[in-house]
Amino acid sequence: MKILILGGDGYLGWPTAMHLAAKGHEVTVVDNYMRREIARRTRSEALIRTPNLHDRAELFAEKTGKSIEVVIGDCCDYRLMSRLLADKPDAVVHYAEQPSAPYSMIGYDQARQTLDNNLGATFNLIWAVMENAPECHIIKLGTMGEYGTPNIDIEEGWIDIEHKGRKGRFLYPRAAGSLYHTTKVLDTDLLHFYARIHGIRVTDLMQGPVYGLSTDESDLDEGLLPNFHYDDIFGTVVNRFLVQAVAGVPLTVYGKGGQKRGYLNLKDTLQCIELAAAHPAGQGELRIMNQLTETFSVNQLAEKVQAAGKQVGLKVEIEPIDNPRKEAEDHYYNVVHSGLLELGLKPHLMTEEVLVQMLNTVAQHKAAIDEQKIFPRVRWRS
Ligand code: USQ
Repeated sequence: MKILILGGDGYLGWPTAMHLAAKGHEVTVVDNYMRREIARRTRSEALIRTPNLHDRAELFAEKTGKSIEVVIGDCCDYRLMSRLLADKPDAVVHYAEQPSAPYSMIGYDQARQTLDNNLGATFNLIWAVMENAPECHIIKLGTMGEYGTPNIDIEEGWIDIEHKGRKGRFLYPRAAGSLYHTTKVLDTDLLHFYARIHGIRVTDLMQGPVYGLSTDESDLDEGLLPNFHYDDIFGTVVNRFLVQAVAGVPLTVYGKGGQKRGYLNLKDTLQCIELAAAHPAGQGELRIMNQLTETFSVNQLAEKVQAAGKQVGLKVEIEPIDNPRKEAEDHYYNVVHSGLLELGLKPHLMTEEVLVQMLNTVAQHKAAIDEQKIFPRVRWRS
């Protein structure tokens, strides 16, 4: 397949590009380096230095003989998007969003940037598809955070409601906890509208926090590793805890630590995208799948990292701190996630062995850990 990846420099975009290219697909990545720029400005650079996209693509070609085409540009530029879609890719994987909840909550400028970028890129993609490649399958990264933490089971995107004796099927109610997560809700609404009215084909993957840095391709050379963040802006909780364990900093459980989320290994993100691409949504369909493999509370995660640390001789302490976010800290969480399993997903679970392996990789970069990047600097203001 001919596959275009928007946001190809990101934590997920780059490993996805390598994975699909290794499988023989014709891959083009697009990125404007917005995350690198925000990381520089907020002092949130990744733990391991990552070469720029052209250098990474060259290294990947050296190691595998496979090529990845690189385009540096902004998905909010409609002429660029139109030109890329005129090449008629079979699928577009859309990661080109400002992905940090804390960044989106710093203040007006950061909220505006998140809103403009995320909705602007999605809107341009939709129009570029409609005008140039109406058959193209849009694979959009949504987030489990769109649903929030309702007191009922979370269905896979849709819910059947019976009201005053009549029945209907609706998008599952959404209640996001940050402006970033809210932009993803709005993206879903845009995609739903254009699928209904103009017949675009869309898969919206509601993904939980991802962890890991090892994939078949990134293991070939350190220069191919994804951007591994442990800062409070871009670092997701598991990756942060692993770095804290290595640095000897007590694990920063926010508040009561009863916050439950659905997690998945980076390797499974790659599988999910590949499965979605191989089984496209129908014309006019907005297909939603919940992309996670197991559910933990923050306290459970901290205990798992503590136990794995013990295996490698680390004394890991857990020290709950005041929660900088406004979120439920003790709540019901039961998520249906059968769609991707039915397509063939074989989960890589968060075993002690997996955590130990990650601790060992992080330990090789211990000298680069900057403790000032660890503690939360952004508070959700009431
Ligand atoms: N948390 C801690 N301690 C920390 C960091 C986080 O207790 O040091 C808690 C948070 O308060 C939250 C949970 O861990 O309850 C998850 O936080 P996170 O920072 O790993 O995830 P989040 O900000 O929700 O965002 C991440 C990605 C985002 C993706 C989302 C999936 O950055 O792009 O959409 O995970 S989800 O969380 O399911 O919405």
